Amino acid sequence: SGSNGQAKRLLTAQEVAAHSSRESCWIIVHGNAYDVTNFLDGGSKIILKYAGKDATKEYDPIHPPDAITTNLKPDKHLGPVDRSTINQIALDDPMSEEEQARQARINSRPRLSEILNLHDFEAVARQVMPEKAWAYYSSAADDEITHRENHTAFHRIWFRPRILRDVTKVDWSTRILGHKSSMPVYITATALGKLGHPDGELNLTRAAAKHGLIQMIPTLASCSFDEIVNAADAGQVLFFQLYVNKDRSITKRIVQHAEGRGIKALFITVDAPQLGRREKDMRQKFDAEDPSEVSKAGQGNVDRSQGAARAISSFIDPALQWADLDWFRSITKMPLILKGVQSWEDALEAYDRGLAGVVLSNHGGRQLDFARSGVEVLVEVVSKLKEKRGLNFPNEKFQLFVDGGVRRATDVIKAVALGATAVGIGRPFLYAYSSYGPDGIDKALQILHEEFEMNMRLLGARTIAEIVPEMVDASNIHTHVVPVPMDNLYEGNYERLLGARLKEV
Ligand code: 173
Repeated sequence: SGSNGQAKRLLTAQEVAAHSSRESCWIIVHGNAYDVTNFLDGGSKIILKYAGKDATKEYDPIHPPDAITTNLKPDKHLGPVDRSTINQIALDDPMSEEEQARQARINSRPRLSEILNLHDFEAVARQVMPEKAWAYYSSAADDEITHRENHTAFHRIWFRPRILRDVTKVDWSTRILGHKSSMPVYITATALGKLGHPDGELNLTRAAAKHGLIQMIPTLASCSFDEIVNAADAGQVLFFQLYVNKDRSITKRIVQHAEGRGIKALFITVDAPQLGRREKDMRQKFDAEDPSEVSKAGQGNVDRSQGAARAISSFIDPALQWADLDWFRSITKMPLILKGVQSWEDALEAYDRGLAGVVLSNHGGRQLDFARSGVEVLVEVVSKLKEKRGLNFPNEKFQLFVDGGVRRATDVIKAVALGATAVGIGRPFLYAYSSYGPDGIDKALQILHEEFEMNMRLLGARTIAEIVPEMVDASNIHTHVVPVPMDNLYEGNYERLLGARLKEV
């Protein structure tokens, strides 16, 4: 029966398929049919693409499971569809050549034992992930200069190891905002976790439990917030990343619900008043679009050409400002951290306003291109907050975090030496579970643990506290060496200049 209480006979997928137009648009999600004709006028014209079809695969990554039932009037819930008829249609729908090729690549993945570092997961992911999912996860803003710089910046920091210390035992566990963590790393928030694997963010929650890590739950997770919290072990520490809604009553409800469910810290994203242009992602959406469907759909108020991320991010409030922070303090007791601070001036302001910390981040290079790397900003923040407020780092009262470009324990150790409490890792964990499921993320964390053990020994640091600023040379950090991407306009548009050539023989 549907949620309007009337008993309903099972529909068949063929009956649903008859409603595939603007005038009557039905879709199937998780075995139930819905009449979404009215949604089409709300700008959700993308739905037309799935009119009359099973849209579960497309629906799942970008909607929490209850989105359709809460947003659609009960009389539009058409009830369950006979599964065998859905399966029959799926069988009749032959796998595209492209998808067959991808399945073949999945079958020839390297064994997990051959995966040696976090970069390897990225290399596998780009070959085995569905093209759209890869484009979304891997894309970054504009020319992707900041995206590349995030990792490159770590190459400008070198070690000054100490020798002849007894390093038989090394311990890289630490505390983040007062909570135990098995390493100075947390799993940072990334949207749309189900694009890479049907369990989405739950892969991260389970791995965090197993390895003693803290996960930051994203506002725009594919799983619902409660599903993620429910999947956590008793006592497992979770943080929450917040996009602030134009409608503050919604934000208030989300924040207080998070606090009620035991979330330990609120990371307010401040670097995305508007979503950056991720052109790799945008081109994908163009390519994937069936032009006839688009013209049928007409002009919507959500510009599909900007990609799925932009379409679902229109609720984010570009009016968010410093004065709003008092309001946050009035609605929650959770410690507040600003995620996406990019200058010492703003870090100082956050400190003066009593925040618990800041994440020095440029959103994985996905927002303002030519924003500096978090680890570079860390160096100036540490120096200026010492100069202006006499602060030393790491600091219990005001904690500095960095994310972006972290691929090795040595990257983490560099940030810790420079004063960070911990660093966030995002994409590498997505790539790990997108390539190998739960075993992949498990392996990624094992690799990090092994890298910590060896590198702390080689550095002569037995504990996190022994990783001191004197152990790194970051004197070159502000020298911006900008790699020009080889894979875009530059290479394609300009002919290579050639020297004098011999006549053809
Ligand atoms: O980086 C992102 O892709 C991101 O933060 C986001 C924001 C809104 C919707 C989807 C993703």
